[in-house]
Amino acid sequence: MRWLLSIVAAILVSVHAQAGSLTIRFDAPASDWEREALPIGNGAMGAMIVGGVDEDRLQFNEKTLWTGGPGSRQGYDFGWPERSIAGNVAKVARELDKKGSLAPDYIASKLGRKARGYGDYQSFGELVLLMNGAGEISEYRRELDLERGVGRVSYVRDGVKYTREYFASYPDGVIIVHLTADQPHRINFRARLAVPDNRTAEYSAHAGELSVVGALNDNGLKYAAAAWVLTDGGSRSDLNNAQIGVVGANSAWVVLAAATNYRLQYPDYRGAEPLPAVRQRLNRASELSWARLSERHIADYSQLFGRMTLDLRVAAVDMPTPQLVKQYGSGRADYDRALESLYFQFGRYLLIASSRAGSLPANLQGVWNNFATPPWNADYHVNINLQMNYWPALPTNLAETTLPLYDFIDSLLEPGGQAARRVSGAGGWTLFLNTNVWGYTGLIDWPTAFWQPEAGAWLASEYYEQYRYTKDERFLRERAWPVMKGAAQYWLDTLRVDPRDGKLVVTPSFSPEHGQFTAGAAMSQQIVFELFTGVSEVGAQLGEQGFTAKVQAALRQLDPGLRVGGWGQLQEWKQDLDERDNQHRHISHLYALHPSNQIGAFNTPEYAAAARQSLEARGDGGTGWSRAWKINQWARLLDGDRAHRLLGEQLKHSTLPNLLDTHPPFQIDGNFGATAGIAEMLLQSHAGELHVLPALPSAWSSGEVKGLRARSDISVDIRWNDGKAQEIQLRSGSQQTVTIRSDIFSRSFAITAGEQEIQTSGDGPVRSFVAPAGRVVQIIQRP
Ligand code: FUC
Repeated sequence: MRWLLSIVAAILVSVHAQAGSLTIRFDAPASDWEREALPIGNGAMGAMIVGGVDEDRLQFNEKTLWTGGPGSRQGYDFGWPERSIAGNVAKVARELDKKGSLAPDYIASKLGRKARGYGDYQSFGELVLLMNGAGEISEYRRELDLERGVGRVSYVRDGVKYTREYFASYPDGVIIVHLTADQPHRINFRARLAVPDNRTAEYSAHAGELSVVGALNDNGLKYAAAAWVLTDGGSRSDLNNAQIGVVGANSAWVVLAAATNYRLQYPDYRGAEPLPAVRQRLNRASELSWARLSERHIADYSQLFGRMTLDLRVAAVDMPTPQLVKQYGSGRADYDRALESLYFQFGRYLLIASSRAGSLPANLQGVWNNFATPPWNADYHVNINLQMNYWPALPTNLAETTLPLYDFIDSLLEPGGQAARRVSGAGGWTLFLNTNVWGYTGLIDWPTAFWQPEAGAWLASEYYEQYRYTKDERFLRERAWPVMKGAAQYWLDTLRVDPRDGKLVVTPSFSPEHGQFTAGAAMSQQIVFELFTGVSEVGAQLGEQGFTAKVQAALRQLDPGLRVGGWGQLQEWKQDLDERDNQHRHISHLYALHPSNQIGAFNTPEYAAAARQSLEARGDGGTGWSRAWKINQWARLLDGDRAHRLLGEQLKHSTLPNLLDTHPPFQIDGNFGATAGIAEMLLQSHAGELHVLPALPSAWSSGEVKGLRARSDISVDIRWNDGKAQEIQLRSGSQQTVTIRSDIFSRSFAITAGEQEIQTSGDGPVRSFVAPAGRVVQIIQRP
C-alpha cells in the first residue's frame, strides 16, 4: 500500500512538473551568461546555472564582495567635499533665482566631484565541474522551477540519464549542486573552484573540501569560498591542482559557501574573518542529508513564493522559454498569457532569491554579476532603480524581502549626515544619485545625474509605505520615525523661499536625467511633499508634537509640484518648459501618480488627465525600467489595455531569453517594476479604498489571483469572468472599516463572513463594511 501511494504521488508530481507552467526552460546549455544562464539565490549568495555537459561552470556571487571603499588603492572619501560647499550651493540657488535655469555642465563644474574608490560589485568565482563521460547527448533540458526554487539540468548520455539539481538555501546559507544518474556508480567528475585575477588567491583541496581564500587587490577585503564534495557510493579523493575527484558514485552533492570580512557598519565596513564562518556553515549543512537540505530549502522558499498565485486561464505550455518570448504577440493568446503569468512570478522569484534578511538589498543586478566592472558598478542607484526593486515586495505578499533594504538605509544615516552637512550645511541626512556598500553618500561629476538630494526623502518614505501595508507599529516607531525625521530635517534646513511666489522650493533642482537645472522641479517638490505628509501623519500618531508642527508649517508653504501646462501636460518643471516630442526615459514628474498617490483618477481627475497627456507624449519606449514604470502609471490611470500594451513592450523589447530584464544591458529593476505593475493592474489600495481589478486588460477576460496584499494589512483573492469580478475574498489582520470599489456591487451580490451576513454602506460600485479580524470575508456575485 505504501509503495502504491508513493507511486501515485510520484505520478502526480511528474504530471505537475510536466505541466511546468512556472518553469523557465532551455534545451541547451547557456552559451551567453547574461541572456541564457538561469539565476538561483538565497539573498546573500547568487549563482548562474550554465549547465554545460562536459564542463559545468556555476558562476557565483556573494553580495558583499566589492572593490572600492575604505582602504581602496584609489583613495576613498564617501564622495564628500573636504570643506563645506554649502556656500556654493546657495550661490547657485541665487543665480537660479535670477536666471531661471542653468546648464547641467555649469552646475556640475561648481558642485560636482570626481568619485574616487567608488568600487564595483564583483563576481566571486566559479564552481567548475569537469565531467568524465563520452558519447552523444540526447534529451538535454535545463530548467528553473519557480515553484520550488530549484534549477535542473538533465540529459541522456551513453544510455544513462544524468540529472543535476541546483539550489541556494536561505535556512542553511549554502548553494548546492546534486548530481545523480539513473544507474548506479555512474557519477564521475572532478571539481575545483576558480576566482578572477583581481585578488590574491590560495587554493586548496583537502579531505573533500575545496577552498580558496585571499583578498581583493584594490581594497584588501578578505574573502573565502569553500565547497564540500559529498558522495553516496564510489570514491572521493583530493587531487593535484586543488581539485577533488569523484569516481563511480551513485550520487554526489557539492555544498558551496562564500563570505567576506565585510560588515555593514560605517566607517570601516570590516568585520570577522570569512573562512571560519564559511566552514561553520558547511559543517552544519554536511550534517544533514542531501534530501533534508533540499526539503528545508523548498519549505523555506515556497512558504514565501506560494503565498500568491496568478491564473490567467491558460493551459500549461510546453515550449522552451526563448521561443515563448520570441513568439509573444504573434497571435497565440494562450502562449502570451502563459508568458505573462510566468514573467509575473519570475519577478517574485527574483526578489526572494536576491533579498533576504541578513544581507544587503538587491542591487542593479539583484545578486548576479559576472563582471569585474559591471554596468553602473552594479550599485544602488536611488533616482528610481533601488526603489523600483522593492515595488513588488508589499503588494505581492513578500514583505519580509524588504528587510535588507531598511537595514541598508539605516546604515546610510551616519554617512548621510556628513553628506547633508558638507554639501548643504544642513542637519539630518541625505544622499545623491547613487550609493555603494561603503556608505557613499556624496557627489559624483556626471552633469545630468549627479544632483538628486531628494533621494534621501524618497527612501525614507518607503518606511512609511511598509507600515501602511503591514501596520507594524513597532517598525513605525523604532525604524521608520528616526529615518523619516532625519530626512525631513535635511529638507527643513535646505528648502528656500521662491522669490516668484513665496513658496518653499528645492533649489537647485534637477529632474532626472535631462533638461536644465531650475528651482522647484516637479519631482523634487512631490518627493518632499510625500515625506512631509508622511512625517506629519506619523509624528501625530507617535505624539512627536514639536518636530511635527515644524514640518506641518513647512508643508503648508511647500510648492506641491503639481501644475498643468500649456498643452495639457503635467509640468515637469515649475516653469512650463515641457517639449511635446521629448521621449526621455525618465518620467519623474509622474512620481505623484505612481509610486505616490498625490494624483488619483478619482481624487484629482484634472491632474490625472494631465498625467495621461504627459505619458502619451513620452510614448511607450524607453529602457527596461522605464517601460516597467509606465505599466504602473497606466494602471494608476485605470487604463488596463494601455498598461497591458506596455507589458507587451516590456516582453518584446526589454526581456532576454531567460526572462531577465534588459536596460540594455541586464538590469533587474525592470523585472521588479513590471511584476509590481501587474499587481497594480489587479488591485490598488493607495487611495483609501481597495479597488478591485482597476486596470484589467481586455486580454485577461477570465482569471483568478490569490494572495495579493493591500494597504492596511489586508489579503485579497479575486476571481473574474468576462472582465468582471465574480468573487472577492479578503482577510483583514485587524477589525476595521474597509471600503471596496468593484463592479460586483453594481450587480446582485452576497457578502458574508462564514455563516454571518455582513452589512454594507454606500451605493453603486463603492461599499464600506466592518471586516472582522483574521476572518475571511467573501463577496460573491449572485447567479
Ligand atoms: C539611472 C538611469 C539609467 C540607468 C542607471 C542605472 O541613472 O537613468 O537609465 O538605469 O540609473
